[in-house]
Amino acid sequence: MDIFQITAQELLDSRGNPTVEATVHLDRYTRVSGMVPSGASTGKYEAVELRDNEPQRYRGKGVLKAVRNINGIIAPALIGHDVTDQRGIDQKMIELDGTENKSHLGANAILAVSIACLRAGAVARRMQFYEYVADVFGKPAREPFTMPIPLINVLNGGKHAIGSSDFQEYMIVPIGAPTFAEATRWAAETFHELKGIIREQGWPTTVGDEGGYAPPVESNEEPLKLIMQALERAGHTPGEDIAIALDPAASELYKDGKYHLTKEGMSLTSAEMVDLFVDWAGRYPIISIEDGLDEEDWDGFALLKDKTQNKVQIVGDDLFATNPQRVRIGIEKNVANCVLIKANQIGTITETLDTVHLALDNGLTAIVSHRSGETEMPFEADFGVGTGVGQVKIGSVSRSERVAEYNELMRIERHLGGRSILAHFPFTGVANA
Ligand code: 2PG
Ligand code: MG
Repeated sequence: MDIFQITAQELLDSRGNPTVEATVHLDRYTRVSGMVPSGASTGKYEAVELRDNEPQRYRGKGVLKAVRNINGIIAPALIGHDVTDQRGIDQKMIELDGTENKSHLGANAILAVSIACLRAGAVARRMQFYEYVADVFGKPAREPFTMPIPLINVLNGGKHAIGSSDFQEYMIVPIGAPTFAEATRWAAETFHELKGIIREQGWPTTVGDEGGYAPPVESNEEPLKLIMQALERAGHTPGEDIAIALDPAASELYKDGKYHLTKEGMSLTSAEMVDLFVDWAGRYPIISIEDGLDEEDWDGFALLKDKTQNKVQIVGDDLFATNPQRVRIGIEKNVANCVLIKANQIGTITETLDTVHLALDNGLTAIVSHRSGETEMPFEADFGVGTGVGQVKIGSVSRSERVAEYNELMRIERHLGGRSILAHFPFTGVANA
C-alpha cells in the first residue's frame, strides 16, 4: 500500500514538553500515527532533537520547526512510496537530511515519520504490530516469539528526580518469573512494599520521571538496602527470583576527570568508581550495570567488565548512543557486553534495527529502552517482542505512559498463547545471594 499523505503535529510528552507526532494516511479513512520520546540524560553522540529555541514558546522547547520539516519536506518526498518499504523510506529521509547527526530535519521529525510508517506497514499488511516488527527485523517466521524480561525502575534519582540519589535508576529484574505477566505482578508487589518502607522512614512517596520512588536517601547505596527489604517483604528471594540492575547515568556525574557523588560528598576516579560497583556487586544481587562510567571512559568500562568477570551485564547507553560506529568501537575495545537500544538516539527504525543486529551478531545482548520523557503510545513493547532481544527497560509499574508498555506486553503474551517463551536472563551476577 502506498503512502497517501503524511501530516504532523506538536503534542506533549509525559513531562509536559512538546514532542512530534507524525500521521501516515493510507487512504482517506486509514490513519496511523507515531510519536517520539525524549531524554533528559542525553548522551552527546545522540542524533539531534530539533527544538525551536524560541524562549516565548514552551521555554524554547517547541517543535514547530520539526513539524514544518515533516509537512513541507518529508511528506512531499514520501507520498506515493510503498509504506512497507521501511528501509527505502528511512534511506530517503537520511538523504533529505544530509547530515551525520540528523540536525537538518531533526531526528525527532525523521523518527516520528519512521515510526508512523512502521505502524502503518503493519496495518497495510494486516499484521499485529509486533509481528510486523519481527518481519521487518528478519526473524524467521517459524521461530517462536521471545517475551522480554523487564528491567523495572523502582527508585529514581539523578536528572529524573532532583533531591533523590545521585545515581539515576535502581531497577528490579524478575529473572525467576515464569511468564511476563507474573514478572509484572512480582514487580508491582515489590514496588508497593517499597512504598511502605519509604513511608515508614517518614519520607514522601512521590515518584520521579519514570515512575520510581524518589526519596531523599542519605547515600547512593541506601536504595539497594531499601530494595532488599522490599524483596524480603514481598516474599521473593533476592538474586534467584528477582535481581537488581543499575543505571547510574555516570556521564551526568563526571566533571574535570572525576565522578562527583554529592550524597557521599566524594569525588571518585574512574578506577574508584569501578571499585565501588565491584564492591556492591559482591554484596548485592546486581546483574546489570548501565553507564556506570562516563560516555568517553572506554577504559573504565573495560575495567568494570573485566573486574565483574563478565558475570554482570555491562550496558552502554550514552556510551554507544545506539550508533553502529560506536558499537563497533566498543566491540573492538571489548568494553561492554550489552547495547541499550533507543530509536531516538539514532533517528530511524532501520538504523535502530541494524544496531540490534550488529550487537546480537557479535555476541552482545541488547535491551529495548524507553526515554524518560515518554508518550502514551506503547512502542517498546512491540519492538521488544518483534526483535526478540529478551530484555526491555520501560520504567516503573506506575504512571500510565510506563504502565501502557507493561499492559501491551501482557496483551501480547496472552495473544501469543503457547507460541511465546519468556527470555532467560544471561548473566548471574557475582554475589552469591
Ligand atoms: C537512560 C534513559 C531512560 P533518558 O538514561 O537510560 O531511562 O534516560 O531518557 O533521560 O536519557
Ligand atoms: Mg541510561
